[in-house]
Formats: sequence, structure tokens, C-alpha cells
Amino acid sequence: MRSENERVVYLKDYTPSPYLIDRVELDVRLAAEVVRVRALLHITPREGTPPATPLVLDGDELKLDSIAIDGLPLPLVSYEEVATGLVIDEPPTRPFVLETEVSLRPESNTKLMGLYRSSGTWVTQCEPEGFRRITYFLDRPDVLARYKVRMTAAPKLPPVLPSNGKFVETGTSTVGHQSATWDDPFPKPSYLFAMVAGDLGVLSDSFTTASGRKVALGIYCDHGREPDCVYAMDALKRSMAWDERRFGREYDLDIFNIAVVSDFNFGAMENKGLNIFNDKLVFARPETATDADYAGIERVIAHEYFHNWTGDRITCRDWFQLCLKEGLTVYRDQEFTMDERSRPVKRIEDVTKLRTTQFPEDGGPLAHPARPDHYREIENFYTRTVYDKGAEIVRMLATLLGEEGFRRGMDLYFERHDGEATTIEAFIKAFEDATDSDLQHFAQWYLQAGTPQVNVVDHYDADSRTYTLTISQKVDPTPGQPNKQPMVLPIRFGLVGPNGSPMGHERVSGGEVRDDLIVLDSERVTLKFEGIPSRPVPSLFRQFSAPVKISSSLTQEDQLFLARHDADPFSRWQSLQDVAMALLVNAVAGTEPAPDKVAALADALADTIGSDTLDPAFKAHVLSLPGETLVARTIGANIDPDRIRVVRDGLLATVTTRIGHALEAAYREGDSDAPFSPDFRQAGQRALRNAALHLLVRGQAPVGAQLASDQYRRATNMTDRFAALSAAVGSWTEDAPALLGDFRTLYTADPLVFDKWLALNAMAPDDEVMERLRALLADPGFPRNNPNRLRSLMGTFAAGNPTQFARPDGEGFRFVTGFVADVDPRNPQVAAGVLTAFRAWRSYEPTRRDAAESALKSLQESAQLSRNTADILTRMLAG
Ligand code: B3K
Ligand code: ZN
Repeated sequence: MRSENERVVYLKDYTPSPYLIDRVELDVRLAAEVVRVRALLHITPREGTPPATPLVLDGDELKLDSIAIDGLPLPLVSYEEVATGLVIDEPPTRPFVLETEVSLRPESNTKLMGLYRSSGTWVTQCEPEGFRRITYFLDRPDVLARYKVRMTAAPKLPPVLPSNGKFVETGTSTVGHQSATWDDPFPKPSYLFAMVAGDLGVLSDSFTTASGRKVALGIYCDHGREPDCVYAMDALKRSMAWDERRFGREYDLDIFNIAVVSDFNFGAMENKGLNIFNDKLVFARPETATDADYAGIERVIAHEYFHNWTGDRITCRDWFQLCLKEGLTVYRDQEFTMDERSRPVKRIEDVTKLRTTQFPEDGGPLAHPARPDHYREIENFYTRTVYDKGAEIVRMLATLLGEEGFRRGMDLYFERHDGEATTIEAFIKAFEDATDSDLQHFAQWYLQAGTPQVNVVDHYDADSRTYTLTISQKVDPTPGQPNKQPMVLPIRFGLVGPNGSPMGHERVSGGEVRDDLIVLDSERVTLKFEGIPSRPVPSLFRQFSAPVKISSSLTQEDQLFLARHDADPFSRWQSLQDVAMALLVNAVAGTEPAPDKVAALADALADTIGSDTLDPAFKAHVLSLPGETLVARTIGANIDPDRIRVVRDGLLATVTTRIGHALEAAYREGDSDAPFSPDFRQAGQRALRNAALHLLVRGQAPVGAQLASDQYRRATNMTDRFAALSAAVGSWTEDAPALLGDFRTLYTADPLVFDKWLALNAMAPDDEVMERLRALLADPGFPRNNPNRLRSLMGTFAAGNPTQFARPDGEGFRFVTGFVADVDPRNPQVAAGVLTAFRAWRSYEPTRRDAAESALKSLQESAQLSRNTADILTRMLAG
């Protein structure tokens, strides 16, 4: 590996930049092959910067054409072009203007960082370190500047050229070149710079803010796709209104645009006043988008919009603070969805995601704190830990401080740090000051990696009418952190009495208990509740009030009791999951589940479906018993994915045999010919019906496969068609191959539906799956540079086909490492992302573990890898 790959950046080395850039004037001359960028940087030495301190500018794959200071060309001896940019040895000691002119080649920029082209449209992506691929700059988030940009093209400019801030003018130069100029009044870091130039259509609308200012809204997209942006526009307006209501945050410019592109490395980007979106997170029509797609669009539109205050107005001092903006903004988008849809259902979805994606990260070689203290490649830290655990930390803060205290803390944070690039410490301090509390111990959540393991033992003493709960916690070592300290855990709880009503107590001692909240901040606590007439069933971690793994002495009977009676819907769902998980884990270990226990679970499921009071979306989640990946993660060691599949399918078959009629009834009752609407209620009804279908197919009900085929053929929307097809493919029913073939021919022209087809192909459990995927990849027509296509195929295979990826012969592992080696030179982010599917490789049983290790090692030896991929690989093999 190259020595550049060894570079490590440490938080402890942070120092403010010796030079500041107050103003940036960019002149971007677009042309087919070579784009020229002239930049005027108004630079000021920071107070105290010693004379002759070199000015070290970042630059990546730029060709320097000219350089001048205050209009005077710089002699060759006074600057040096280095691998990572440009060094000016003795810049002036007073404010000066640095003028550079560089050339770049967006056409051949397959990394999709900096300025590149997507289907002919020029587009930028600068977070985290892409601006240095546009011009030489102090490309770090604590350098805040005001930007003015002029885009020019000869002989004719694409008609649409949005950038950040305010539109200033269009113009024509003496030689006939056309230009458009934008000026952003808000100082921002370079990572929030954006520009787009293309022949695009627009969906226009407007929003009037709480104080009565009219904001022009535009979603720019390929001509003809404007109607597919209507849902996204609606989500945007709802987000703007919500942020005013819930957080008192108003939008601050007169214009807010979104540009939609097809080639994008992640979901979307929150550039000031000009969000850029991956098309899959904007375009939606009932015939091509599922309910899950609609929900994803709503969520990400909201997320990027909310960044305007948590990210743009207040940004990060350095990239170690990434979760300052990401964790907080995920928390905000979660709350938005909870308010717009359903609080418990959203919580169930987020917790499931956390457990299947963040917990394994936290428990494996890639574990890192929500605020890391070093990195080799920052792009590899846009992780589930930074985003989703980051959101959990903010949620715990809200739980500990209460709604009102949390809001006061947020208000103070906004007030104090508006216009700044700041830190996690400053964020925590705002809450301490606003609520007069000490959060120093709590702040460990940002610093300590790993998922706490909580154990609960309860005991009732009838004579003394005393109930004791002993709660203990421990955190296993993670890479670089061998010794852990106890965390602060907010535990929402209730004691549930025999008839299901809350059980009060006369006195509690032994630890910190406030109404419905236990705060555990030591390794172990024994709480003594006095005046308890009979043994209650404890309901702990209601709403999943802390991101921990929980084991308890509750029996299956207790859990089924909670599933029926708990006042917290999340806990009811959780209890049934726990019952199913215990049966599965024991069965994998060789203990056949007792028939009466399986029957009790099945009956509880049937009761849930029959309930008149529960939301259909909630019922759908209850029916979706723990997935194979989650079972594997819960077992944690010596994993044999084939065995897990057999055991799980067996349990589903027994359950289905017992309650097949109830499932079928729910399925048939849910049939509706109401016109499609993506709203939460209707989507929930479809989800319930499709969960029942899934169980009928997977549980081998005699009607299952036929129902799936029929539904596939009759479906009038993508949700139902895709659900039927996934049920068939997941169980590889007899007509699954034919249905897959049909799906391909139905939607030949739509790349986003093609992605769904690719993903289903990748999930097929049959032994020929890799052969088919290889053929797809080898097809000369396959879009080998488009991240969505590559991820749908290979990301899904690696992370979503546990049995074929982890074949004992190692074929699946080698297929994926081969793909990584092939894609890495073109798009390191896609390559490194797919490679993370190996993160739990050490938890396989020995044959698979050896096979995974040898695939990883030969990848390490065979190829010249990007820093992204080399970093993941090194950590994965070291941990
Ligand atoms: N901030 C961007 C993500 C950038 C990813 C860079 N590798 C989108 C978001 O989280 O809102
Ligand atoms: Zn974000």
C-alpha cells in the first residue's frame, strides 16, 4: 500500500487554521472536456500567525494553470505543488487575494467527488473533502467564507444553473459566452458549496414562513420527471412547517432548491440553499415506488432540510465532530416522522435498523466512538454509529432532560453557536447551562465505543411486600479501548400489575428513580420497591430508551403477558420479538422448541392480528419475526447462516400451520380497491397484508406460493407487486424465476425499478445466484459506474444474502472481494462500502471464518487499493 494510505489524523492534533478565508469568488468555465476554475480567495492571516507561516492549501487531481497574489503572478520559487495540494512559503502578513486558475476533467471523474457529470449534467459533491477537487483551498469545515460563483459556458450555457444562496444575474460576455451568478450571504464551509448546470426541468412551488416571508421552492430534474417530484415537494413543505413548530427554526433565504441526479455516492447532500439528491430519494409514482420508498423520500427530504440549522448555520469544527450535525439531524428527522406518522411504529423501525446495522458495527473490528479520535479516511466514518447511535445519544439526552429541558438546551445551542463551526463539548455545554445539570458522565456516550450489555434480575418477596430489581451493565472492549467505564442509561420503565394496570409503590430506594425513569450510572444497582401487593412484571427500556442489549430473567409467560398488556406499544412488540428470538436462539443451539411455547407465540401473533385497536402498520411489524441477520447477531459466535435459515424457516412453518387461517383471513380482508395513496394508514394496511403474505409463503402454507403469484400479477402498485415478488424470490418458489423474468420486461426503461430487480436477483437463495449476477455484471450494457446499480446488485448480495455470501466454499466471499478490487479504482466509496459487509467475519464458524479471512487477505495482497478500501481492510483484519 502507498505511504499516503498510512496517514492518520488525530483529534488531539487539532489546531485552528493559521489563515482564514473571508470571501471566495469563483469563476467556473464549463466546457465539454476541460473545465477551468478561476478562484479569488480573500485571505487573512489569523491574529498571532507568525510571519512566514506557510499557507498550505488542499488540492486533489487539479492542474494549476496560473497563480497570483494581489494581481502579481507568483514566481515558481515561492510555491510548491505537492501530492496533497499547494504550499505557498511566505504569504503576505496582511490580508491578501490569492488568485488561482486550475483545470479539471469532470467527464472522467468517476469518483463522483468534486465536480463531475451525471447524464450530461454538471454537478458537485464536496462533503467531506471534495472542494479541493474544484480549486485549491483550505478545505476544512472550520474555515467559513462567503461565496460568490459565476458559471460560464461557451457557446451556450445549459439553461439551468443553480448554486448556493441568492441568484444575482445572468449575462453575456463580449465574446458571446453566457453566465449566471449566485451569491450566498451566509458564511459556510467549503463542503457546503454546490453548483449544478444542466438542461433540466423544474417543479416550482413556494412556502410562506412563520414570519410571512415567501420562499421560492424548486426541484430540478430531468425533463418529464416533474410529476414524480410532487411527493418530495410536499414532504419539503411539511418539513419546513414542522421545524418552525417543533424547534422554532425558520428558513433563512428567499429560495430553496433541490437538484436531482442519477449518479450520486449517497442519498443526498445538504448544501446551503441547494440540496442535491440521488434520484431514488425523490422520484415517486405509485406504479414504480413502494411505500418504503415514499417513507424514505419523506425522511431524507426532511433530514437534508433540517440540516439548514443543524449543519449549515451551525457546522462542525472538524470532521471528528461529524455526529454533532448527523446524529442530531437524524434525531430531528426521526421525530418528524414520528409526528407525521406513528411514534411507536417509527421507533420499532429505527430500533430494528440500529440492531441489524449499528450493533454489529459496534461489536466488530470497525467499532468506533460516535465521536472518533482518529481516522485514516474520513469518508469511512459516515457510519451507522455516527448517524444512528448519534441520534440515540440525542434521544437519551431528551429523555433525561425532559421535553421542556431539552428544548431549552436546543434553543441555547442555536442562540450561542449560530454562524459557528463547533464541537460536541459545546453542544453538551448548552444543555448543561440551559438546565443547570452536569452531563459530563453522560458525554461518555460520544467517546466510548461498544454496545452496553444490560442484565436484569428481579425478585418478589411476598412477606415484606418488596420487589427488587437488580440491573447491571458492562461494555466489552473494542479496538483501541480495552477498558470501559459504566455509561449513563436512562431506563424508562413501569411495573405492570396482574390485570395489566400500572402497579404503584410506596417507597423506592437503592438508586435514582424519577416517576417512570430509572437512571443507571454505575455498574450495578439494586432497586427496592416497597408496598408492592403482588409480583409485578417489569417493563424496562420502554420506547427503547437506551441503545443497549438486554438480557433478563423474564419467562416466556412474563413476556407474553407484556405483549398483551404493556401500556407501551414498543414494549409489546419487543416482548414478542424476545419470545421468538429465544426460541430461535435455543433451536440453533440444538434445543428443539417445546411445542406449547411455539403455540403460545403463534396464538399471541394471531391475537395481535385480530386486535381492533392496534395500527395495521404496528401489526405488520409484529408479524415480521426477527430476521436471519438479527438472529445471527444475537448468537454472536460460530455462525452458520444455513442452519439459522433452516431453523427460522422451521419456526415460521410451525407458526403458519397453527395460525394460517388467521393470516389468510387478514390477507383477504386487507384487499382494497381504494385509489392508491402513500399515506401512513393506507401504507400500513398494505404492510399488514404483505407481512401476512410473506409469512404464508415462507411458512409453506399450501396457499402461499399461489397467493404470491396472483398478487404479483394483479397488483396495481409497486408496493404490492414488489412484496409479492420478494416473498416468492425469498423462498425461491417454483415460479420465482418466471416472475423475476417478467418483472424485468415490465419495466425495462426505468433504472430505479431496474435496481429493485437487481436487488431481488442478488437476494435469491439458490445456488446459481452468483452465476446470474456475474453474467449481469459482465453485460457490456451494465452501467458499471452508477452507484445505485452497483449497490443494488453487489451491496445487496453482500449484506442481504447471508447464505450465499457466506457459502462454506468461500465462493461468495471471493465474488465480493473480486468486485471490490474491480470497482475500487473507479469509485473507492462504493468499493469500501460494499466491503464493510465483512465486518462480522470473525463470528462465523471456523470453515467460513477461514474462507472469509483468506478472501480478505488476498484482496489486501493483490491490488493497489484506494485509501478508503485499504483503511476498511486494515481495520477489519487487525481488530
Ligand atoms: N451530509 C451528507 C452525507 C455526506 C457523505 C459524505 N461521504 C448527507 C447527510 O447525511 O445528510
Ligand atoms: Zn445528514
